[in-house]
Amino acid sequence: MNAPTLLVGLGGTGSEIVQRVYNQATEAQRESIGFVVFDTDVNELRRIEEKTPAIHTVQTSTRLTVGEYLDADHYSRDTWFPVNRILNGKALTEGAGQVRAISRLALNTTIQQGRMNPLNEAIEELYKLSGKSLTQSPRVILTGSLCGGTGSGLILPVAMYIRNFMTTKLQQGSSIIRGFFILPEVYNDVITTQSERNNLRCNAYAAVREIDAFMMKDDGSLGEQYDLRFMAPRAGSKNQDEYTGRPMDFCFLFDAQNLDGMKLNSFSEYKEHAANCIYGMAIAPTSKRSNSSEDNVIREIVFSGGRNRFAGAARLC
Ligand SMILES: Nc1nc2c(ncn2[C@@H]2O[C@H](COP(=O)(O)OP(=O)(O)OP(=O)(O)O)[C@@H](O)[C@H]2O)c(=O)[nH]1
Ligand SMILES: [Mg+2]
Repeated sequence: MNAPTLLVGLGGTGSEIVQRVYNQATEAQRESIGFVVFDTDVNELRRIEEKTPAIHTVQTSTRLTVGEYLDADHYSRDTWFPVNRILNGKALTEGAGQVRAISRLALNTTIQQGRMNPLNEAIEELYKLSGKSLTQSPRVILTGSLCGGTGSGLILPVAMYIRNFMTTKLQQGSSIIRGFFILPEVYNDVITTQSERNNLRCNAYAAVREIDAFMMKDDGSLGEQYDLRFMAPRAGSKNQDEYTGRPMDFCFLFDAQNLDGMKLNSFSEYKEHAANCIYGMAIAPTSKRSNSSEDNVIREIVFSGGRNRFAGAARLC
C-alpha cells in the first residue's frame, strides 16, 4: 500500500488540480488518499461536489462582507488586516477578488466556527489507515496557484494548521508536507491586462516570501532581528494561539517555460501537467523513488542551511 497521503487543493486552480488527480487515481489508490479542497467561491465548490462527491470540501466564505468579518474579528482588524473602506463592502462567496488578506480573514472565521471538520476528518481517516499498517506517517501535499486571492492567501495558514493538527492531535509531527504551486506566467493566456498580471505577480511574491520566512525560522536561519510568529485562532475559540513548526518541507514551483524556453499549448495543459506531476511524484508506483530521494536530501539541506527546500517540478516523459 502507498503511504497514506493527504492531497489538499487551495482556491479554484488548486481544487481543479485535486479533482484531476482524483480522476487519474485508481479505486485502490484512492483508498489511501484523502482529497480535500478549499475555496471561497461557492460556484466552483458546487461543481466539484456534483462531479466528485468523494472529495471533501471546505467553503471558507460566508455571506458576510469583509466589513462584517472585521466587526466580528477585532484581532485581525486591529493587528494585521489592511482595513480599507472600499474593500469593506465586498462579499466573499464568489472569490477573494485576488486579495490574499481577504482569504486569510475568512479562514480565521472558518477555524473559529469549527468549519475545518472536513479537513480534520480526512486527516483522521488517514491516520487510522497508517495505524493499521504501522509503517509510515501520512504525507501531505498542498496545491494551488500563488497568484489569486483565495489559494495564495490560504497556503501558509492551512499548511501551519495541518502541521499543528498532526503534531498536537495525532503526534505525527514528522509528516512530510510538500507544496506544488503554479506561478503567474502560466496565467498569461487567460489574464491579458498588464495591471492584472502585475497583481498576480505581487501575490506570488508575497506568498513565496511568507513560506520562505517561516521555513527559515524553523531551520534556524532567519535573522534574530525578525520576531516572526504565526498567530491564528484555535477551533471553537476567538483567542489567538501561536502555531509553530515548518509550513512545508519542500516547495515545488511550476512556471510556464522549461529550461529551453518551451511552453505548453494552453492553460488547461498546464493544469493537467501539474496534476500529472503530483500523481507521478506522490501516488504512482514511481513515487516511492521520489520520496526516498527526498529523504536522502536531508544532508544537503543541512549543508545549505535549508536554502534548497524550493525546487522546480516536471515529468520526464
Ligand atoms: N480570466 C480568467 N481568470 C482566471 C482563470 N482561472 C483563474 N483565473 C484567475 O487567476 C487567478 C489565480 O487563479 P486561482 O489560483 O484559481 O485563484 P483563487 O485561488 O481561486 O483566488 P481568487 O479566485 O482570486 O479568489 C484568480 O484571480 C482567478 O480568478 C480563467 O480561466 N480565466
Ligand atoms: Mg477563485
